[in-house]
Amino acid sequence: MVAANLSSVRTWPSPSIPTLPGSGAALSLFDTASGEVRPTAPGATATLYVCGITPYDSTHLGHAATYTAFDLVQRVWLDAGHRVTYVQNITDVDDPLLERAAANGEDWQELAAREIARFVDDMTELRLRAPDEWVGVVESIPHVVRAIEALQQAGAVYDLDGDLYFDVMADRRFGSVANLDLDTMLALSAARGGDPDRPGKRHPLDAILWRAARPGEPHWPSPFGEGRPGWHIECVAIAVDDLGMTFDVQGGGRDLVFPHHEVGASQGQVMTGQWPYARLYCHAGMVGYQGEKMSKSRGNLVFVSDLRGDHDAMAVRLALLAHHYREDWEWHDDELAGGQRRLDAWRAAVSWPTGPPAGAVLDEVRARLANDLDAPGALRVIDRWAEEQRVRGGEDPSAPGLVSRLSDALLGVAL
Ligand code: 5CA
Ligand code: ZN
Repeated sequence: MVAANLSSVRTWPSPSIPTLPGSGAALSLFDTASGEVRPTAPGATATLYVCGITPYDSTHLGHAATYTAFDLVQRVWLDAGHRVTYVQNITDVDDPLLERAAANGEDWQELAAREIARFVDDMTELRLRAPDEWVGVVESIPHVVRAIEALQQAGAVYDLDGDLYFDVMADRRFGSVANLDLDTMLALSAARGGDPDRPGKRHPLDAILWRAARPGEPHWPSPFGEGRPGWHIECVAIAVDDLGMTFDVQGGGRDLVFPHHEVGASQGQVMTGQWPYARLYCHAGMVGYQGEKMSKSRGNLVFVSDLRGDHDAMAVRLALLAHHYREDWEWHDDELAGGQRRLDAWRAAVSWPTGPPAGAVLDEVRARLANDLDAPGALRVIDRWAEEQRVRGGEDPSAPGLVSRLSDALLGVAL
């Protein structure tokens, strides 16, 4: 079977972002590789790759929290005067998607198309900027093939019973993104889609690049025979094609640090002979529910689409922003009420014709966000202004409009 290209939905409409007086500070972010908060984006155009969904289940709050964090990254960059090029993938063919489709007894392409459509609605409602390039694996197979050929030329590929593997030892810097010991890497590889125990591999952490066709699985022709791409090379091929090497930020949830971003960085570096793959590796904490990480395999998911049914999406967004992106945190059923209370208070405060002066609010929100995205701190700054407005009011006719615009532009919360 040769599967068709299913990515009919290209992207979603980006929210309009108001401009603000003056300009914001340069963004610093915590970099997983160096373990430090470092400045980002030295050039005029800031470049961001964020790992996208595997569309076999709808968007849960963990996805939404991660994408909201990287939405703030872009808003801070834009406010500081950068142009932004944002790329995201869709893992529209991979083991978990095929397994879920088989379990549901449905076509994997139909499953993916349905979940991609739901993701589009969720992203739109949450006012997340759309990627400039939103690329499915299926459509990027020619790039994956070229990437594997470049790795072959670098002598970093071997064949194991028809499957092609990337030799991680071909990159002398392998290990420098996650900085983990071998036992931890082996355990994470086994837990996250790798096959460290497969006999015949040169190194247990070597990662599959091209999986030869198996009965009942979709496959595409290639110079290496019929098959489909491995997971990590998909993101590398898309990122390097759309952003080139040494883009500003590789983003995703912390579950992707190893092996996904570690192996991806090595593949990019070996494939091009350049270093580094990304200037900075930024990871959002894991959102849990009922005592465990929210994950499709555990089934403890809270879906954005379910919450949106009964609540204002801006209350959902405020509930997510109340947690620092880098923390692991747990969703509780009262979070949404907290987001709604805050939204109501802010909306009431900006509905007056005048208010307390808000220039310092803008400065402080900018400063909080520029410092490793302190969104909870930024929310408290606006809370204080809204409380001042409620208790004492103010005379400044430009203040309510300014607070409304800065909430929209910098936090993505439209009042
Ligand atoms: N398609 C791959 C990336 S190439 C993937 O990880 N897909 S995913 O659907 O499982 O996750 C999509 C994004 O949400 C990734 O950036 C992932 O790191 C993040 N994510 C997944 N689960 C959580 C969670 N519980 N909390 C926070 N972020 C999460
Ligand atoms: Zn990825």
